[in-house]
Amino acid sequence: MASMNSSHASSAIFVADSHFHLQPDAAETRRRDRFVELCALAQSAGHLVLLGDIFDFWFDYRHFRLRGYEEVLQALDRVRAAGTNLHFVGGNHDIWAATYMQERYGCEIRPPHSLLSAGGRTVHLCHGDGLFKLDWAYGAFRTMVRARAGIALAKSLHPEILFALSTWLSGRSRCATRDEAQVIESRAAAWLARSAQATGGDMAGWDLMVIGHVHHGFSVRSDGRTLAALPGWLDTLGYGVLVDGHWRQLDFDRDPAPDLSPGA
Ligand SMILES: [Mn+2]
Repeated sequence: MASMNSSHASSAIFVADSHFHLQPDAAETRRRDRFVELCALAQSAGHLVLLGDIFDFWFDYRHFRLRGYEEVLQALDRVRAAGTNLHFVGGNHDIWAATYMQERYGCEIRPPHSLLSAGGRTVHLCHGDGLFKLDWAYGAFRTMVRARAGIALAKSLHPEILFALSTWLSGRSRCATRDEAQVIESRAAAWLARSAQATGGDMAGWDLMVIGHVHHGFSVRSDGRTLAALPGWLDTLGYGVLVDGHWRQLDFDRDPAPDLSPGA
């Protein structure tokens, strides 16, 4: 069916690291309700990019469905029904949701680094885990969840045990401290400078890279390229908007209704 969307095709909304749980507490329920409002905003955007760790725990079982994410999943149904293109980049917590997101929302399965033409630019998408080598515990979990052997191992665990393991590890997901934030920013700047020489082939041609994962919002520039990190919907209601090539990092409490029309 042709889209009935009156949306602005050249606009894209980015969000990451909401770390939603199956059994949310009161504070998370409020954040989830705001996320549902962000989804309503995304109904008038051309693209909604979910940049990883939207879900704190996800596992695809053949015969079982996780229970507890219905409000978020149904909000995403409405985004898709409005004609907005949905994109999903798996994080270290929800990489296993990729197949489900493909089946339910038509998201293509993406490698850890990929390019997206949206919002008037070619954007390098990556959740961000493993980029700056800060976090050995994430690193170990990431290696496990992304490896074939790790998936086989996880599938052999009882769902509730896997859930408990993941919940324990996710206790480490929180806002970066001031010292960590400085280290992250300087490593990001160094990475961006190196990438100017290293990036070629299929990954050439981007001038904006958006990541999540670090739970600290910032952007750095080098040689005409920008690397922007979303602060994470868990810590603040941070999100990104790209309209007609113009990138902005916003806070949903202060900016719940940005202008998505071209030239805005
Ligand atoms: Mn992450």
